[in-house]
Amino acid sequence: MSDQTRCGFVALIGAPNAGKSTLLNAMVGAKVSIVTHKVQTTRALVRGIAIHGNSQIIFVDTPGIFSPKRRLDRAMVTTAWGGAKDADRVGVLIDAKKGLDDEALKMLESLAQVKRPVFLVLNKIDLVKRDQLLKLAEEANSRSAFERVFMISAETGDGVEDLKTWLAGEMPDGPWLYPEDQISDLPLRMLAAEVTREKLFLRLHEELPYSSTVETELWEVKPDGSARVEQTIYVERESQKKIVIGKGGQTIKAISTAARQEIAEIAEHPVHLFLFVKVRENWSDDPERYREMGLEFPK
Ligand SMILES: Nc1nc2c(ncn2[C@@H]2O[C@H](COP(=O)(O)OP(=O)(O)OP(=O)(O)O)[C@@H](O)[C@H]2O)c(=O)[nH]1
Ligand SMILES: [Mg+2]
Repeated sequence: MSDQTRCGFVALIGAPNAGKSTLLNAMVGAKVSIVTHKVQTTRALVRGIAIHGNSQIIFVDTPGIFSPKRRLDRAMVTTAWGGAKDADRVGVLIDAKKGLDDEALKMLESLAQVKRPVFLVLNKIDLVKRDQLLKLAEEANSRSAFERVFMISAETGDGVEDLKTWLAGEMPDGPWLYPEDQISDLPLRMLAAEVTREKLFLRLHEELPYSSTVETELWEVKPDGSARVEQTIYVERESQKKIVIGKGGQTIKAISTAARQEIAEIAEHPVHLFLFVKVRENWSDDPERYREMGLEFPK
């Protein structure tokens, strides 16, 4: 093997819930991007860094692509396409169980705007039969020109290593952009806000996950090595605040406990987590909230 290092960006795009964040985490070997069974979990670009041989591969997780309605939706979808346009390679994920539904077809149609080499990833192959997969690959191939097709399960890891090996060989020559031990570009306080948002998504239902956002306001390291972390959960209405708090504070307590454990693991020191719920009627029209999320504010 030569000493020449390689480094490049690989954007993962696809409909909501296709498994982009799961794949990014599998590639990095650690949880960098939050994952839930709900659609539209990821809201901004999340970079996860993997190393394979002499190659540093910077995976860019993107929000799912769908027909946007609200301002936040628009910001997410624009961000996703933006992430793809800047990458050396673009991986399009399709949920093999869902196949080419309307959402996937629309996304494939818009793919022409990405002037980058694109590879196809049929994900969730643990859920479908082989002959169904081959048919799906054929159908997808007839709609768009893919460099390669991979069939993987981001969840079980099946096929993930093959994809990584191929990508490592495709990265352009160049110096590594991140230190060898860095796995994400998200600052700890942002990662911590994402963890809490994940727990919110897992615990709350209907429109609530989509009507809320989380920000870390304070991260204060104490002399004993622990940290006091304060976060605000923004919701749109007083009635939503009540649901987030729950009867006798049960819901917020459960969210807080789950989030605290995970944040402490990531930070590698004990964390005292304080969650505050604030009603901010039009937070999704407030440019400041978008800045905090790392999103462009759509006019
Ligand atoms: N069975 C199975 N489930 C998977 C696989 N990959 C992802 N999932 C599940 O699919 C759901 C969505 O995964 P995510 O990684 O959050 O999907 P995403 O594409 O990032 O979704 P958005 O951020 O909403 O766009 C989660 O419940 C995952 O556990 C897979 O290979 N097999
Ligand atoms: Mg995601």
